[in-house]
Amino acid sequence: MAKCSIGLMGLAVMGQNLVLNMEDHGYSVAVYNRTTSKVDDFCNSPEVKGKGRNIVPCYSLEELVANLERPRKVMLMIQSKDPVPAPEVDLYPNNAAVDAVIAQLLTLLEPGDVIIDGGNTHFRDTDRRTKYVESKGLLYIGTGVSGGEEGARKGPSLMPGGSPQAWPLVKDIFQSIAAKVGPNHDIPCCEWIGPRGAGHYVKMVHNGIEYGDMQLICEAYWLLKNVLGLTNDELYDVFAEWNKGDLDSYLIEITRDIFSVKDDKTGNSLVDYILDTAGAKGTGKWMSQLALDLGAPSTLVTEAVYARSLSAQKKARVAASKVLVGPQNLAPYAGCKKEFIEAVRKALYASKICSYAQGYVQMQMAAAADGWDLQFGQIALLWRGGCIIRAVFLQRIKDAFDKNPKLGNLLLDDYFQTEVTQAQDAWRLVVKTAVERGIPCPAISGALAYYDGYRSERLSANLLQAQRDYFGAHTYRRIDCDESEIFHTEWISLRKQPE
Ligand code: NBP
Repeated sequence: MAKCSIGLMGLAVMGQNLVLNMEDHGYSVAVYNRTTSKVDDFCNSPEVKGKGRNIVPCYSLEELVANLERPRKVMLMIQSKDPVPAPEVDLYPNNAAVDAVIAQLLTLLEPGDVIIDGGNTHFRDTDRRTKYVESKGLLYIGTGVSGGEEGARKGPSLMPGGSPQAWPLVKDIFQSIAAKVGPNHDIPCCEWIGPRGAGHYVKMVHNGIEYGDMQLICEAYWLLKNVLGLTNDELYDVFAEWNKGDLDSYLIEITRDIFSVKDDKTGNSLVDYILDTAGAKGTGKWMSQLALDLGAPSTLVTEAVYARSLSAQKKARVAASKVLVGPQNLAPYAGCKKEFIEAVRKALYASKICSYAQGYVQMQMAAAADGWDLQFGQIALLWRGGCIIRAVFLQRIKDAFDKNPKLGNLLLDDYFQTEVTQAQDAWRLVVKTAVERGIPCPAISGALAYYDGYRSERLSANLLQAQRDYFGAHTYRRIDCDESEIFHTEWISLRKQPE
């Protein structure tokens, strides 16, 4: 029997849809799942058996490997966890699911074969696994897969990294199943990102930016609802309008649609009955943690993670709402409704620009730290289709990096600079209104604070350095001396003595 082009382990929602997508594009796929009844459920389904698809059921890893053409490619779509605690030590004692499967595969595969992890894996794990698998003579890919169930089925955004020699072996499969963009719908949202954990890092930043986008949209909604009292029908119209302009994106589109959906039980808008506590799976937190490690000011994703954490403290918030007071006797908003809606749109767009600027700065810092040659314009193009943050706006980022591949911050690109300049009065009005009315908008106001900080030639850190030198002899440098010169002052002996 002819061998299969690729094998896939992990027949949950992502794995099943990727298999169907691969088969649609002419690749035969051998499939396996730890709980083998799911292999039968999938392979006997109308979608597979009913359509006579070229998918081969396997009931062990041995059988999966035996069914593959050489060099063999085995893709894992299994649950990923937080990074294991001791990255430098041997793989096996950590006993994470992916490590255990890799260990087993290494006994079955041969040098030159490729193991691919398509889960949402921490990039440090992918770094470690690439080195380990390469040390055994095999090749490894850790790839970001974005777009959820629909993306996996119809065309995801793929962000592969790992062993560079593995890329030519999977390029055709990956690029054929990926989403396509461009005027002729022929540019795949899949390109090689870089060595070791580079692909998973970029996927993590994608997810972090997604957190920021979602939080910004939620704040815009909350402002329109609480300042202007817009109904869900009016909100539908606002988001429909926004989706025709600079904000045109998948997330704005689904937000528009959400306002139109009625609850079966009550007949009212479903969104109003959803409990206001948000969950998270961890990639936003990873991006925040890694931003802190690098010293990258990625405030938007961090605010978005904290906003979810605060939302989850529902009981505490309910209790606090009975005790803590906000602004009292607020008059209805006296300004023009139409103008405020436009101000919120501008604040949202300017904040989104800051969010992407921060994400790109973080990727630049990570690339420098890990020795990756990331193609930033191309990364924007990978996110143009297939994934949750897909947006017309990403073409602007591609254009900015095409103009200047060494662009240090998106805010310095002519287009983005003009946009934030034109938005800033509206942006400040929105933040001022939110503060006056006690409406939390940490991402929109945090973005404005980042913008004001980034454009400040001088910040208050001179005082901070003085404080650090006072209590800890941490030293400081002077504005009137060479940067290499270090100073320390005996503050206590020089200070004005307290009366
Ligand atoms: P899940 O993340 O829910 O994982 C379920 C799969 O993992 C099942 O096939 C399960 O096998 C397998 N598995 C588990 Br759990 N523990 C295992 C172990 N110790 N050994 C072997 N297999 C094990 O599935 P998913 O939502 O399809 O996601 C798959 C991967 O793709 C994840 O890493 C996820 O983070 C990533 N991802 C998901 C999305 C999304 O929208 N869902 C998007 C992008 C990326 P079983 O049937 O025997 O329990």
